[in-house]
Amino acid sequence: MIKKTVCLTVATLVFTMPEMTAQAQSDIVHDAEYYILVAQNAEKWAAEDKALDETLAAFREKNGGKPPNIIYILIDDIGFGDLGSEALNSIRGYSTPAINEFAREGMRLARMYTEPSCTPTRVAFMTGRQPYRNGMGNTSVDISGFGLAGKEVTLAEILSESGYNTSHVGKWHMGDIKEAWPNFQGFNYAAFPIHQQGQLTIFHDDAADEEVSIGIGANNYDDRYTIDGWLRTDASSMVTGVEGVRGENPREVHMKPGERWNETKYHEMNVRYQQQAKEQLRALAEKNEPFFLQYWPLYPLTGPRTTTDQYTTPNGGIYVEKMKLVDQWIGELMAEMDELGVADNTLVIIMGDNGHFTKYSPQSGFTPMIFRGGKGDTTEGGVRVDAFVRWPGIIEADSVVGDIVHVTDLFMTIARLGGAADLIPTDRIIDGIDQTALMLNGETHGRRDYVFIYNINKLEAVVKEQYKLAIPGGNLDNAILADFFDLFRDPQEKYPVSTEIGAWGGAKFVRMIQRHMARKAKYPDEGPAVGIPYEGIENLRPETKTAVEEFLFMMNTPKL
Ligand SMILES: [Ca+2]
Repeated sequence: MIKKTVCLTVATLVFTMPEMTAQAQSDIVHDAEYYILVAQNAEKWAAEDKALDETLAAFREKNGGKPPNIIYILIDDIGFGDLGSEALNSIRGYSTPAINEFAREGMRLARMYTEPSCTPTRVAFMTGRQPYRNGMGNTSVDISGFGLAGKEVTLAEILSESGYNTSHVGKWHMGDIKEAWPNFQGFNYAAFPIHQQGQLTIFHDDAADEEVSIGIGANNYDDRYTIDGWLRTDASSMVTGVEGVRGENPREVHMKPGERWNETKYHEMNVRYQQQAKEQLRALAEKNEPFFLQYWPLYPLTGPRTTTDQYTTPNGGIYVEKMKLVDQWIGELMAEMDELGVADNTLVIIMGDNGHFTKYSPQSGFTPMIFRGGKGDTTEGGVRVDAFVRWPGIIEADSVVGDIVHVTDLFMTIARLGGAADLIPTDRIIDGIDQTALMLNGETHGRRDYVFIYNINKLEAVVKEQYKLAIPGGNLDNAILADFFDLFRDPQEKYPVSTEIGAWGGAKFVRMIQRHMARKAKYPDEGPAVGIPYEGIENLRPETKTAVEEFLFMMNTPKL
């Protein structure tokens, strides 16, 4: 079979980007592809931006001189089609009425791309940068001693510098070192677990009892051959949930020395974050300044069935049961907004962070529906998520847009809406693109037609319009493995059209990759920040201190 006419060798290219200053935020350093679009659309966009600025100024005037509040709700491991649609809910045998109602009140971003897993998507949103640039493309579950560098500039930092009050509640998952934590990354208040659900619902004793995990737990293995007592991760000796305020050391909460972490405590943590999200909303709404509230629930991800006595959906899946709870909780939060009178001056975004955790399909109740693959994959199933935005009177209710959006675009868009765009750093590449025009003017007003999809540090796919070049294993030198897909005709990426598209598009895609790589050569990727795990937590338990000492010893063995 003649595969195609694509040659992906990029190593020898010498390429210089022209300096282009065609638009208002012209000092921001973008990826190469954006300048191709600016070169052709600058005039149209400038005119559109002028009108948008007038709309935003009129809003601020009506809102006591203040920009809108921002609430960002990021739901873990939910694939495309799971939320927001009664018909698709019915296919799965459950319902998410609160989110469906929310979707009707706002705009559906039908082509929202994320990164393929938790950490990279969260980093992309917070920094506007794809995480291969700052060493945060991978996801860690254990004590790891690295995280999001303090020198990265987060959305919370620039919003807070622009006068916003900022709070983060729930999953964070951007490292176990101090500089990576939300209260050192721009949030005035933060309640979050240091790690994620691997520890919180998969590694603990209840999970081991149900064989969700094998080989760990308080009483689930015979240790007669054990020589290395440090091999097994003990969820209970790792730091669990912490709380803190800006610039001050956080404290671990609801965990005593010697206490075992279990599924009941995980449930209590979830309930607590819901309560804290509501408390923060109330506290922030009472203040005079605009606010930025992040609520990133841990549910629906659930390991054992310990805290689920009754199944209340035809689906019967354990994640689905918890998703029903998250939906109810989000409904409560929206009702609280109505009561507080902040619904109309607040932009709310609800979305997933990556595709399904297919390891738990179909037991979880979820399995990829429209796209192929899930969390960790660079097929559409890994990176396409449900996403809804609501801003009554400004964003058209019950609307759908098919324009491409990447999660980094939210960084740029919110920065503009919050009057913080001038604070975006100009010494590094920002992957996000301002999509205010799309949100305010609707369908076909998007400013992105491409996405570079990375698996950790490897470029595994390139999307341009509806065409996708999939590069298995990220092997750019082996063209024979690459395939073109037409995502409109083939959303499952099952039927390559490599010759049909490659004949005219192969060279174009190759040059697109070359420009991207040349840009990376000018602005090289960096590693994450590294440090001492848990440093600065006020009340570390003795078993946690021991776990850190063991970790540091193991890390230091190359130097022995
Ligand atoms: Ca996730």
